[in-house]
Amino acid sequence: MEKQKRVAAIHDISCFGKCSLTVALPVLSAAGNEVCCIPTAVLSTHTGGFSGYTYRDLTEDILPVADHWNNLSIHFDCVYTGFLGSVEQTGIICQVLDRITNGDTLVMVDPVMGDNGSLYSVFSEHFPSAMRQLCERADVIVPNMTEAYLLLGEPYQCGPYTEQEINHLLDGLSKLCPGQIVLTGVHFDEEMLGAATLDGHTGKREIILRQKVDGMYHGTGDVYASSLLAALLKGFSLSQAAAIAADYTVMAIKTTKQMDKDLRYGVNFEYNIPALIEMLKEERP
Ligand code: PXL
Repeated sequence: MEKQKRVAAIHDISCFGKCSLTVALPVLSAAGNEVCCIPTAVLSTHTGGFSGYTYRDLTEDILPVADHWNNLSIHFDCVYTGFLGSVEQTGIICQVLDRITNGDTLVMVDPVMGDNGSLYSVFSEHFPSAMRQLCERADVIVPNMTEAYLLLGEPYQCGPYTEQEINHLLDGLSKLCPGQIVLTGVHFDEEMLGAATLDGHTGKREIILRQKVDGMYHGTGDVYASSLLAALLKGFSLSQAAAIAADYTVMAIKTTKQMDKDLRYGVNFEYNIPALIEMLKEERP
């Protein structure tokens, strides 16, 4: 039997609306990993489209949890961070990494900051530079196009993109994070949508595109990043993992589309978990 991987997932918990920990925990657990978590905040819903949500900040609890784990000498194969509520929290997460990672811990940072060209309204203008510092500590980063421009401090462009522009973004991001980059939201026309990968270890670049499904489905970034990580932890290459994550995310979107639900409620990633598990069983070269 393969050795089970232990992951520390550090995200908020949005109690309704299927994103952050309510996606990362089930997807990574279903893929066979032991998933521990540090909730960074508790919200009644995610912030995308709901008004009046509650927000309990857990900044003060983060380091004590990491200290306790450190005292227990718990080894983590992976640390996976997502939505962080403040500049202060990004600094604290860097301290968490000092306490709970060692040379063989894979650090994946999803620099959740915005979408469609805008920084989420909960963040201050100083947030992108704080997130940049966290990305410098990562082995894998998964920005969308908005986050890529924010990380690079460049004005957002909405696409369709040229291959030259995508390579320019990948080059800039690889200066920040010399490891592995998966840039999502890449499109060269209105038909196909996907990701561009750059593996800093091999220099290999790939583009993974799938037929676009119209509509703004909430939480797909977390479904994509969590399934990408599940595939990387199974030993798939970066581009194979990006393709598995794309297929799984498209399945979840299509299932949701058939159900005709409020798009703020998140995608039906649960229905397609068996399909994800099948993809993760497939032969790796
Ligand atoms: O999925 C990203 C995310 C995570 N957590 C919260 C969010 C969002 C995106 O809007 O609002 C609270």
